[in-house]
Amino acid sequence: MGFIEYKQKGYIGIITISRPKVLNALNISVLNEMNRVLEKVDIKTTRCLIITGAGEKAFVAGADIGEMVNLTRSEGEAFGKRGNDLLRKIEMFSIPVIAAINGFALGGGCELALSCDMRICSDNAVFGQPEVGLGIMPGFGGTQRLSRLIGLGRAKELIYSAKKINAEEAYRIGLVNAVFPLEKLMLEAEKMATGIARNAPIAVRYCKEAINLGIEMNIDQAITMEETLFGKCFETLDQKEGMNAFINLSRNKNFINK
Ligand code: CO8
Repeated sequence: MGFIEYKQKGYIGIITISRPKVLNALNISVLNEMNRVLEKVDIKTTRCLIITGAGEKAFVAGADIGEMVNLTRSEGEAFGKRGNDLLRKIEMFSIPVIAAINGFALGGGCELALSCDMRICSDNAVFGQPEVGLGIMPGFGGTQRLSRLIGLGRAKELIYSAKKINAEEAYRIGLVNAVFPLEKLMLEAEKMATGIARNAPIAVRYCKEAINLGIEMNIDQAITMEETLFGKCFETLDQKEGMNAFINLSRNKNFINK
């Protein structure tokens, strides 16, 4: 792989986008490689993914402007689709995905982060959707996911103004879950991933599925879908073991207390 590094650490898979000379900008090769890496992730042995950028300056500074400058209408649409397909794959990926945002997350970089389940960032992170300044619009799902995450008014302000915001502001408006010093970011991302990996993996996967599908449904359909997945949990060994372990522990505690 040229631009994507993949590292397995126990149950955690770490994907690093590595084009540091152009601040990890997303060109077609990066999108294709990332797609191939995701296809190879084995969810039997991987319970959480972390996506980050190489270097200390950028997560991803956007789609590659050099690669987009001469696109025709149909090529632009095809490039948007390539990005959208990948980001949708991340969003619906069966295990949770954490974006560890280590610097600039602009345009397609911010949109990539939005497709992840959770976002944490370093204190030097900068966010924005600067596309309208370049004569285009957010085309990797930004017009859709940003408003769903931070609300219409704030999303519209960020997108129409093309302004950049810092980590503190991103935290204040709910764009990121937490901010850490840059040197601690990956440690904290791994801590968060480990906390997730410690839980019953099938239950976690069903939770992701229920949340992602349910948000697009009306509440009656959504709770019915939740009931189905809830029922399926009772077919798993984790449910039998998890609940029996709790019951046995409680019995022992009662015995000791007596
Ligand atoms: N694409 C290509 N190259 C880039 C990009 C990018 N998005 N961002 C930075 N680079 C390159 C620079 O050209 C520069 O290269 P070189 O050294 O050869 O001149 C190198 O990275 C370092 O960048 P700077 O020297 O500019 O670093 P600064 O610290 O001065 O500035 C910034 C950092 C503020 C991040 C600045 O580089 C910048 O503004 N970059 C562009 C940010 C941007 O506008 N991003 C949005 C791009 S559009 C987009 O993402 C659309 C997504 C949807 C696509 C839909 C398709 C249809």
